Amino acid sequence: MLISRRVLPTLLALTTTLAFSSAALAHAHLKHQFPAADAAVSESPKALTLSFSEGVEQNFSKVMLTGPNNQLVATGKPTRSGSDDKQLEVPIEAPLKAGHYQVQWQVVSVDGHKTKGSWAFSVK
Ligand SMILES: [Cu+2]
Repeated sequence: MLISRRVLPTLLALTTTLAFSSAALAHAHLKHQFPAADAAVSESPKALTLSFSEGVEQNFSKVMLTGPNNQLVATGKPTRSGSDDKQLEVPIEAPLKAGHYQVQWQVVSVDGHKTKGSWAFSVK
C-alpha cells in the first residue's frame, strides 16, 4: 500500500481522534482565529485572537508568534477577552512588517486537558 508522507500524519491523527473521540469532545480545539489561517492581511494586526471549543485556563496557555527568518515576535500575555473563557487575545507589541508569520499555541482547557496547534498567515 502506497501512503505518501503527507497523508500518513493525517491518517495517524484521524485514528487517534477516533480512538479517543469521547475524551476529545471535551478538549479545547481551535475553532476560529484572527488573522485567519493562511490569510494575507494588508494591515498589521494589533492582536491575535484564538477562539476555542471549550473554556481555557489563561495562566497555562502559551502562544508564540514567529516571523520572517524564524524571529520571535514580542507579544503580551494571552488573556481571556471579557467574560468569554473560550477566547484568548494576545497583544502584538509592535507593528508587523511584511512577511510570513507562524503562530504556535498550547492551551489547557478547564477540564485540565492540553491541546496544541499552529497556523500561519502573512502580512502584505
Ligand atoms: Cu478534555
